[in-house]
Parts: sequence; C-alpha cells; structure tokens
Amino acid sequence: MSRIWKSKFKDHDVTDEGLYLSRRQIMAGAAGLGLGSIAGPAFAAPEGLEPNPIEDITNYNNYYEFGTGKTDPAENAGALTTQPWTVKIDGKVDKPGDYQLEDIIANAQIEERIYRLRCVEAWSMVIPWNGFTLASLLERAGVQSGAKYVAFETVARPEEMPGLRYPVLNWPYREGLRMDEAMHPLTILATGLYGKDLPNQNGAPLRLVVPWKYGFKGIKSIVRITVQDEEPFTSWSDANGREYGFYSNVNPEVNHPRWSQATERVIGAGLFGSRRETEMFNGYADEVASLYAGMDLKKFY
Ligand SMILES: Nc1nc2c(c(=O)[nH]1)N[C@H]1C(S)=C(S)[C@@H](COP(=O)(O)O)O[C@H]1N2
Ligand SMILES: [Mo]
Repeated sequence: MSRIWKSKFKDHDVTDEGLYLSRRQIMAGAAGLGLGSIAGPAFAAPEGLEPNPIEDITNYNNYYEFGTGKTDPAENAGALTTQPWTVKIDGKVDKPGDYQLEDIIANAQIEERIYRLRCVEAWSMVIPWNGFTLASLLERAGVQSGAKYVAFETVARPEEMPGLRYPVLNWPYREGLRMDEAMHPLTILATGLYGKDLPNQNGAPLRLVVPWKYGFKGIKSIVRITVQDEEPFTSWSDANGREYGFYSNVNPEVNHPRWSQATERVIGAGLFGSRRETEMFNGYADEVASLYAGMDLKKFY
C-alpha cells in the first residue's frame, strides 16, 4: 500500500474524509486572508462544490476493462498491479522515453482539484482529486513546436483485466486531446483522491481528468502518452462515432442520440436522488469556451 510518492502529500494521509472537509474550509479561509501558497489551484472549482463521500466515488465506476457494471471495478480492479509503473512518452517530444511513475511524481507539483465529473450517461458526482497539470509534464518532455494532439493509452493486461475478454471496445482503451486542451491549466493527471493514493477502480496509478468534457475522456491507468499531428484514435468514437465525438465537451444543448443531456442525476443525493441542470462545459465555460470560439459545437460534438 505505501507507495514511494506518498510522502508528496503526507499531510493528507492522516486526514479522513470528515476532517478533510473542514481542512478545506480552513484553507479557503487562509486563501481569503491572503495567506498565500496553501494548495490554491489556479482555477477554483465552481462555487460551493461539495465532494461526494469516498464510498460513492469508489463504488460507482466505469472501468470497462474490469466489467461493464457500476460495481464491477470496485470488485475486480484490486487485481491490477500498479507498482512498478512505466509511462512511455513518445512522438513529437524532445525527450521521449520510458519513464518511471515515481520519477514523474517526484518532480511534480501535486495539487488538489475539486471537480465535478459529468458522465455522458447523464449522471455526475464531485471528486476531490490530487494531481498535477498535464502541461507541466508535457513541458518537461519538450513538446515540439507545432505539434497538434496528444494521444493516451490505458494498460491492457488480460490476466488482470477480465473485461478485455469482451470486445466491448477496441482495446487498449485510447483517448486524445487537442494540444490546447492538453495544455490547459484545468487539465490534470490525477494520482490520488481525498488525499489518498488513487484507488484502482478510479484509474490508478495515473489517470487523466478534463473537467469540462464527458467522463470517458478521463482515461485511466495510463501507460503511454504520444504527441502527434493526427487526431488521435479514440475507443469510444471508434465504437460509435455518432454517439461519442472526439471533443465530447459537456453541452446541455447537444443531446446524445438516445437521451437528453440537459440534466444529470446526482449520484448519492439522498434516498430518491436528485437531478441538476447540466451546465455548458460542465460549469467551466469561463475558463474554456475561448478554446472553441467560432466552432460549431453541434458539428464538433
Ligand atoms: N481505461 C478506461 N478509462 C476510463 C473508462 C474505462 O472504461 N476504461 N471509463 C470512463 C468513463 S465512461 C468515466 S465516466 C470515467 C469514470 O471515472 P470514475 O470511475 O473514476 O468516476 O472514467 C473514464 N475512463
Ligand atoms: Mo462515462
């Protein structure tokens, strides 16, 4: 359980979920007083985001390599060996290589980001991630000028991932971002949540989080990051390009062919649940709308 990089956020280790909330409130207060550098993300989450309990976050998952049921990942993902972990960084970078995750993390600035995760299936929950900006890693790798896209790949180990037996998706799970999306300060690679190591079902030991896009863009258990000029292959667009586009920005005005995206079910909201109105770019329009200025978002969905 104890991983080398745990020392990176040791003050979180002793903090349970209840205490965590009050600590967060304290930090918010400190920031308000101008006390500076404690954990302040460059972009604050939308006002009033209360994280879901860790039980919701770790027992209601999509991780098809471990099965398509919402509780399959919690049951099966424990089998994934996450140490040691190597990430290949290749393509149009100055320093391609096979990097040990512990080295990546030892040089990373781990921050806390509380983001709403909005699944394309029209449900959402709020997750307090720990991670670092994808931009900081790409900058270290030295993205070559003019490079247009970043492609990502999940590990594929049939002996540990029972879902790989079924051709639900074209494995390995693959995703991609345009370079400006990848470099955006809201885009992170998560290494933990609630100040603990990332649970396997949430994509340990390294997963992408792009909060203004549907959850499936947040590829889990990443083993390869490739900088390239072609729009990356993405497993979901390959499975059904009409339902899942390359951009997949959260947009209440562009419905999924089989259901509305105007509202979302809030996971864990009491006995009968509740719904909320889905926000443009999942509430991050002020930060990211400019990336898509002039684009027809119904066409580039
Ligand atoms: N490799 C891989 N990554 C994946 C998925 C998956 O099935 N396999 N599911 C995606 C979907 S549909 C969602 S909504 C989020 C869910 O993340 P969570 O389980 O941490 O909430 O992970 C995304 N990343
Ligand atoms: Mo999803």
